[in-house]
Amino acid sequence: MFEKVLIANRGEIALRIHRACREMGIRTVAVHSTADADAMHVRLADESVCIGPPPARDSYLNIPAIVSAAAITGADAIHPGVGFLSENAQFAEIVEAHGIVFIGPKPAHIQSMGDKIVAKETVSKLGIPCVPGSDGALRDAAHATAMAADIGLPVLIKATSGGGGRGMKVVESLDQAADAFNMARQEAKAAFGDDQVYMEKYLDKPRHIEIQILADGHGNVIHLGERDCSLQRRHQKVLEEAPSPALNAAARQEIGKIAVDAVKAMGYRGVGTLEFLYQDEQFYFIEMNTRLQVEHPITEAVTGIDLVRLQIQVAAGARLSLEQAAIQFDGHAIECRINAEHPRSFMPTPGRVTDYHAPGGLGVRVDSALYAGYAVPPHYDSLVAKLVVHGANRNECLLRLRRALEEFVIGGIDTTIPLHQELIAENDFLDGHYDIHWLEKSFLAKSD
Ligand code: MV4
Repeated sequence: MFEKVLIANRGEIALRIHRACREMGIRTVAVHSTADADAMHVRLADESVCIGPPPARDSYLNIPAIVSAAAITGADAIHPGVGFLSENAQFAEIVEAHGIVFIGPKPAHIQSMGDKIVAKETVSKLGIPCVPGSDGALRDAAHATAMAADIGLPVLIKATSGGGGRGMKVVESLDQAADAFNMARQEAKAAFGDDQVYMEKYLDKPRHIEIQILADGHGNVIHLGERDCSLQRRHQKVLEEAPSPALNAAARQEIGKIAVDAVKAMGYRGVGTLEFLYQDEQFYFIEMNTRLQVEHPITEAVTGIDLVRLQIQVAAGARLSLEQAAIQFDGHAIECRINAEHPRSFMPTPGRVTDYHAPGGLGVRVDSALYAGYAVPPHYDSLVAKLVVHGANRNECLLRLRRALEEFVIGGIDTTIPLHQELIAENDFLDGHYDIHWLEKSFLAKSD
């Protein structure tokens, strides 16, 4: 096992990784920007290295600085966390070229899954159901128009290097296809430096359901069930739950087995998430994430498994000792993402946290790097706490979540706690009746 892990991240996820390392007897190295000298992840780590000024491109995305910090401190592995360099294949390659283990998949898998066309082609061949669409990239405007006619309207044009929804164009009529193709290409070029786009049938009211998998690279693969991440605003997840209110045990077992078989055939190693759209009781693969995800704690809550611990173990070459049959799904879990933002305008609210009191009790977990007196810097993602609540069933989970949100005190800055309190009082939410558009089109629209 590793003796020392460098955590190339900040905030609650850096803390989450530190905690797993500590419990495994692994020493930790924090890296931080000058804006994060007082951050909790720096305080808790055994050692810390300042890697640059506040902008992320100069610090948390600064590959030479991070690799140097690992070399200087003698770290034998780097955990990239989420976001930042976590899905950068080149970073993974550079790390390994320095004789340091990258705690993540092989660079080739990060690379291939990062290209959405290659990802779809790969998993489709392995039996995963995909959204009907173009075979590969669209060549030109005429190809886009012909393809739209072929697939059947409406269709969606997406960037091959995209994800997160940027550069997507819905096409409702054939005479829009050429313009949409040209615009999508331009936007993709500007956003990702890659103008390749592809086309899919547009699904109008799907849920976003993702399957967590874990693979050891020795042929052992398990799935840890699904997460329903349909509640999003501008492609940012707001609240996630496991299991999905829309799935039954048979559907879960079926998609889980399909996912496991595909990931096994890929020779994948590490944690991973297959993202699906789910509509009319059909799954349609859209993307695979080759990293730990922010919402992993709800999976931990319903399975009792420490995903980060297992992620570190498989990166060190260990074999998975857990078999699929040993994974028991227990109860229901919900995560509320608490952001330093105004609860209605969603304007970021960096600044000093004057009071901090986290809720507790049975079934309540808070992952946060906040403390009273800490100043939330303006330079990074506004996520400041994850409230993760577990109950024996969805109703118990909801009652507990309401209680925990009432207890949570974050003083001095506005947060999205009040938004969550309103959200979980909505009948559609309580009934589990929501798709990917419900939050913006129904819940947030009514109070605008
Ligand atoms: C789609 C779709 C409808 N049909 N693909 C948005 C982000 C990107 N990762 C995939 N996205 C979508 N792909 C087809 N063929 C609708 C979305 C989408 C969405 C997906 C998941 C969660 C929230 C969303 C909000 C708007 C659009």
